[in-house]
Amino acid sequence: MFDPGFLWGAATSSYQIEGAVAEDGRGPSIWDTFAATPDAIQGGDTGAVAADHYHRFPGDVALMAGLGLRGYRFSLAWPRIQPTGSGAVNQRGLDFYRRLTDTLLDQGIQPWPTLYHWDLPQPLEDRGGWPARDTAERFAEYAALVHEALGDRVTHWTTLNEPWCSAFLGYATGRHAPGRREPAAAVRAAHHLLLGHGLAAEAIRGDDSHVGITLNLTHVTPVGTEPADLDAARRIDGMQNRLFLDPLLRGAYPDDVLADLREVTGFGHVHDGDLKRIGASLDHLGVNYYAPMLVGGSSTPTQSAYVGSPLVRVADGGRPRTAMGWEIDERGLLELLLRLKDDYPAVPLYITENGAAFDDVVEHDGVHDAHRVAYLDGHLRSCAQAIGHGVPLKGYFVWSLLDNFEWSFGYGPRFGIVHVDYATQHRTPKDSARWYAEVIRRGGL
Ligand code: IFM
Repeated sequence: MFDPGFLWGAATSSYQIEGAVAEDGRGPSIWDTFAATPDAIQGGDTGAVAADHYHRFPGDVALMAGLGLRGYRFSLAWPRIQPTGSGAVNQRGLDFYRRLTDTLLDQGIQPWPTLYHWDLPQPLEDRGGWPARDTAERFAEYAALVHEALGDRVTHWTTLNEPWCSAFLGYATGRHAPGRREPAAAVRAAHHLLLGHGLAAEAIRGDDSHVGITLNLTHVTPVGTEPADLDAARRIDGMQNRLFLDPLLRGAYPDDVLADLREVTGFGHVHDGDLKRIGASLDHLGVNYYAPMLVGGSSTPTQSAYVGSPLVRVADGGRPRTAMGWEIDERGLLELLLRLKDDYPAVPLYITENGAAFDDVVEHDGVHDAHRVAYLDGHLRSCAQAIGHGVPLKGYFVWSLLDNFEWSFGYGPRFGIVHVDYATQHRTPKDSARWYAEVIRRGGL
């Protein structure tokens, strides 16, 4: 069961909720550029206004306090703090996060900042982006600046959110900013993101600073027992999970994944000493889990985010799906947590994202999102079971506090436990928010 110190929280990210993209000296990010590209985002939506959190954060923190949240996971927009990605700090940008942090602390809510949730300063992309090693070094410099400013009030830091997405959606499929379709560059990006994590962790780790990273992990199973199906599962597990977990927790890339990726690129970009820095101890690991993956072999090559593995197909597990089309399976979360415990050195775990988009209906008396309540309830039951099996799970952040900009899907999908009317910016807690507040109040289900 959940112990009394379990951290009950909710999560958001800067570009998805803040808006105010040209205010107080913020520079452009790759998402501003990408969102301005014709057909990149459904409905032509952009993060220019989003949930206007930049102006409305005091009300949003009051909302969090009303729900009894103990932690709030948010991200800092690098281009607010270093508008060109390097050099002097933009104090006005930093001050926003100081005010946000102080307001959270005043309400007894633990701030859980993530330093990078995909909004790379555009000038760094113009100099090569994550496929260039220099970006990792700039990231460490930025991390040190933020730590210097907020280190007296923040104890738990997350370097990166979901480097898999940054690397493979951003540079291989082009579905995310910066929209490049260069598989070899994506592989370099993955390494430089990990290196950026390692360098940033070195810059900010200290007596009062706990440093972690958040990965989007999944539970992968083969659709059958044919060798091609088993190989597909090995490959997808390799790309989605082990490519990141192994260097971080074991100090080495998995040999089989390197062999798969050699189809795409060499590894001259991995320098001596990089893996030691990437594998220096993690104080916690953030796990984002949404859905399992059922995969099989395929005879038709497809281009996907799983570069180096074209003969793989994603199969239908026949389960109900969310509005994103993602299969709902809380059992996958339990399997994933048990696997982390069994296969890797012990490290405190936090679910830093879990949640679901559904087609919410606003009725005269609120948003009755029973599907979301059921989703969250099921996944929290898996968390409780995992703890019962000895998994060192220390906290859970629902994704998301607010409805927000869902990247290339725009504002269509709604993940919030709080509904946002984008025309008026009015916030309405959904039934799931009230349900979650009660879970927190009782300390469990
Ligand atoms: O909205 C995203 C978030 O930014 C990263 N993790 C997955 C969420 C839902 O797609």
